[in-house]
Amino acid sequence: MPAHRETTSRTRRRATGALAAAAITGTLLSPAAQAAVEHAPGAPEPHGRAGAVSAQTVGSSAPEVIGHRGAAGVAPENTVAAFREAVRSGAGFFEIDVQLSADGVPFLFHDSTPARTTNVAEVFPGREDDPITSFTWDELQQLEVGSAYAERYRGERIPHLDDAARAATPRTGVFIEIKSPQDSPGVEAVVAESLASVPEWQRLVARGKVEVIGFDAESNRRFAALAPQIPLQQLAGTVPDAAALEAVAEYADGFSTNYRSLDADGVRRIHDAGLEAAVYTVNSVEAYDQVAALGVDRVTGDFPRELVRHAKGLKPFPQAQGVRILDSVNDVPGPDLQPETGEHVVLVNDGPAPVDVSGYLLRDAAYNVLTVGEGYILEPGQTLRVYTGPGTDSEDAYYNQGTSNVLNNGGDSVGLFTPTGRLLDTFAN
Ligand SMILES: [Ca+2]
Ligand SMILES: [Ca+2]
Ligand SMILES: [Ca+2]
Repeated sequence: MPAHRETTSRTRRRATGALAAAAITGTLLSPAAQAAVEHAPGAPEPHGRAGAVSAQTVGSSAPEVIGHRGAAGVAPENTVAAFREAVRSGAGFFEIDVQLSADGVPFLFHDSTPARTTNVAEVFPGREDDPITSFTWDELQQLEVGSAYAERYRGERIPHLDDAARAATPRTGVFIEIKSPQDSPGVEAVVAESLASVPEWQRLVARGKVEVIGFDAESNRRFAALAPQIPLQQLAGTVPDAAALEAVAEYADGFSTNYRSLDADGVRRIHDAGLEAAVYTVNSVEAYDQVAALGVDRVTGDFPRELVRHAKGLKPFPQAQGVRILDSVNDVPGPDLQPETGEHVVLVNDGPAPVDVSGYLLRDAAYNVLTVGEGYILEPGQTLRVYTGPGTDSEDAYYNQGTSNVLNNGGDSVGLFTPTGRLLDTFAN
């Protein structure tokens, strides 16, 4: 542990929160793990799948798993249903996004508008692209947020901040992201007051099972001043230089970044500043192994159950029956929706028996869905390309005839589900 951590003001004020401080210290990098970082396998292609990193890198120092927006890969994001999935997964925490309604009520919602995840077009036609923070709490309660993910979740409502505390347990706590604080003035004080005064939050805080996270450094500084005993993480898309990390360490305990751009040197800089290293949003076991080898302490992902099982050495997809995702071709030369040869996902049957994949679906991190048409049976060893755009269906290709690009060219993740919603595999690139 770098000696200068002991001199940071953050460390001094943290000394008042003994429980939380112990929780943090216990998860800081051990000397053995530090050595593992020094000797991490070289990654010639940092954005690729970590095929060279074996599962043996996952062991006693396996990074803690946090469910993203609850467990957004398997349930509607930021809903109580997703929080329950995260609790069932055995994750250390689930993550939520908090904003303030027009009348000052803290609610849980990721996007800046209701367009993508709600039935706003039916309930408040014309307000689809209005700021979500322009809705009152009463209006927010009239929105339905389950069916945009899957029909079986129809009826899910936007939760209140305190609903997350009620869903959490002594094992699975809550990461509270203060989302877009410029759109929710005063949100830091509302969250700090809730943690201090609501019994369910007080109990979680006493067990070290509440942490606050955010991208906005000024907002984070405000929150740190209001609630110095609550562990705090600075989020940023890339890892800055040592001096900037030293400044972060004055008010925060951890630094969380996009795993796709992280390397061993970035992890070392974070740890050298006395900060925990965390990453988002890790949606495949291969990516989990990759960041584990880098020495990361915490991993947030949309599929916490599968990451927790993998970290324990269990099969991540116990319901798999041979069919898995072989590849995702997010970007092709030229337009990604060109006829016949546009963006697509490749399935393969690695099992010993034919599998009827009719109606199987692939869901990406933004709720976009590709389906497999009727009559597709994959023989052992056979592949099937599932296209977003237009084309002529054949034995090894099915076209969704879509009109908009679904697979993000900068990297995306997809989950493979049966028609009844059983998760068979995930893939990230
Ligand atoms: Ca978030
Ligand atoms: Ca694309
Ligand atoms: Ca292209």
